[in-house]
Parts: sequence; C-alpha cells; structure tokens
Amino acid sequence: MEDAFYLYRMDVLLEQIAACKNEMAQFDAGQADAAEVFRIRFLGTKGLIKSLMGELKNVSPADRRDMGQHLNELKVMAEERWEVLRQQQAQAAAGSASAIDRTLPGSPIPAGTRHPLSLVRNEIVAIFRRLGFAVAEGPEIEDDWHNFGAMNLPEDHPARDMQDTFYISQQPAWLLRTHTSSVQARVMEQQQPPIRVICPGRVYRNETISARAHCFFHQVEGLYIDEHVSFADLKQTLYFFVQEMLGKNVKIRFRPSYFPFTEPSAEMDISCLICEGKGCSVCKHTGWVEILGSGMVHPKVLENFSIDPNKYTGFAFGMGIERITQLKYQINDLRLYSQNDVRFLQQFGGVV
Ligand code: 2NL
Repeated sequence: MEDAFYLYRMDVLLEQIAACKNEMAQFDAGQADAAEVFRIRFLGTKGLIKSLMGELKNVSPADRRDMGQHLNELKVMAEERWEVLRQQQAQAAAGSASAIDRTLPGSPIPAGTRHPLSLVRNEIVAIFRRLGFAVAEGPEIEDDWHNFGAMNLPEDHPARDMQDTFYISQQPAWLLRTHTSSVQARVMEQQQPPIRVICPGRVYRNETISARAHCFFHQVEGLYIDEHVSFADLKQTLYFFVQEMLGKNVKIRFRPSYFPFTEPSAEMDISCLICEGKGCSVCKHTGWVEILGSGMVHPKVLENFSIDPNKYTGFAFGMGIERITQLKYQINDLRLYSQNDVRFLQQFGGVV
C-alpha cells in the first residue's frame, strides 16, 4: 500500500541521481561561460538538483532520510565541480590578462618617407604656383591626337614609332603618353587664353632600362599663353624657377634647339652644382648641365585649338623630374627611383 501511494520510490530517484551524476561527468568544461552554464543546469533555482530535492516529499517517510543523504551528496559533488570550473575560468582570464598588458605604451608605427621624386615635384609645383600657374592632370593612356597630332608631330615622326612608344595592343589607337603635353592639349581644348598651367606626371618611352634610361619617367611641363607673351618672359620665368629651386648662385644659359611643337626652341643649361662651373665628371668638364627644353609655342599648335596665333603667343617648357632630383641629391643611377629599396628611400626621411 505504502509503495503504491508514494509515487517516487527510492529506486526511481536513485536512478535519476545516477543520471544526474552521469550528466555532470560529461559536462563540457571547455564551453563558453562553463561555470555559469553548469550552475544554472545543476545548482540553480530551476536546476536539476533543486527539482530532485522537490521530489523528496514523494518518497516514503521510511526512505526519506536515506534519500536526503544521497541528494545532499549529489549537491556537494555539484558544488565542488562548480568551484573547480570557476577556478579554471578565473585562471584562463588571468592568463590572457598577463599576455596582454594594456598599460604598456603601444609600439610606434613607423611613418614612411616621401619619395624623392615626389619631394622635388612638390617643390617645382610650389614655385610655379607662386607665379600664378595652375596645376592640370590628365590620363596616362592617351590617343594619338592628344599626344602627337595636336603637338605638330608629323605622321612619320620617329617618336610615333612602335620602337619608341608603347601602344595598347587590344586598342591600337591608344598609347602610353610620351610627355605631359597631352594634358596641356586637353587644357587648350577646354579653355581659351589666358592659359597658365603646369602639368606634372608620369610618361612612358620604350627604352632599354639602364642607369641612364628607363621605360617611364616623370615630367613637369608648363604652358603660358596670352597676348604679348615673349621669349623674354620665358627666360625670366625659368631663371626665377632655377634660382628658387637650386639657389641664387646658379647661372643659366640657353642653346638653340629643335622641337616640333615650339619655334624657336631652346635647351636650358645651368652652371654645374657639383664643381660650380670649374669642370667635373657630372658636367663632363664643360661646367654646364642641361636641365630642360623650352620654346615659343608653334603657331600650328595654337591653330589646332582655334587659338589665333596673330593675337596670342605663348611659351612652353618641359623638364624631367628625375634629372632635377639627380642634380639636387647626386643620384647616379635612374633605377634607384623605382627599385623601392628602403635604404635608398629612407635617406629622404628628413625632407618635407
Ligand atoms: C624636354 C622638352 C618641351 C614643351 C616641352 C609644349 C607643350 C605645349 C606646346 C608646346 Cl602644349 N610645347 N611643351 C615645349 C618644349 C620642350 O620639353 O626635353 N622635356 C623633357
């Protein structure tokens, strides 16, 4: 009779206690927040052990004392296991805390240095800006007209040859610009005089790479078109530029030359910075080094953009940034500019 009345006989409860122990043994101590998950499952107010305790009233009074002891054992066992889990977790937290000391100052991120060509380009641009020149940029992939045709280069000019210029094989009408005159062509397309621009940028020529030649280099070209612009303006502008760029002691000279896009044309030399004109290997014992080409804009070029050559005149010039940089910093091999050797690049760290 008693057995039938008390639904939870001792053996049923013992089975459940055993199942609970089994679950505790298999509990995954590695899971996230393991101690708390364990507490909620076994020791919490809605946990397994509390619910088993609640069943004690359904055990016959004769077995109740015995059963209470079993359940107490189970509870102590769970509490001990919980304590171990908590300690493990605290240790893991302490371990990761000592691996990262957040009070230490951060390791500095090394700042890069500006490329010498960028430094010199920025200086050139700054000087011409003070003279009222605007800066214009354009695409490196150009068409024949902007690079050659508009600049008065005849169809059979050697610069147009595949030997000298990179053409885009998928699109033979396109090429890599050989000078930034193409940018000035685009400026003249857009705007009538007065025009006063400089065009810095990368240009390409099909050359075998050596200490003195590369398949790409950097240029700054300048263009000034207005009424009454004269060769005297050209000379004075470039003289001012050289004195600002390289120092007041530098002398200049012009030698007659030829470019298809200017007439007359002249190349400009400066007195050698290394030997101050006395003669050395840099100036090949002449005392002078060439730094740029220049001239009065050819009337044909003006006409190509519907600029009246009887009303307007202009001067233009072009210089290689590599060349100016070489003179300024005594760099003896063009390849150094593009090899990305930090031992070379870091030497310009102090210059802004
Ligand atoms: C050189 C020579 C030069 C020009 C570039 C130019 C541009 C226009 C019209 C006429 Cl839009 N000329 N540019 C003129 C003379 C010389 O460059 O040796 N460059 C590295």
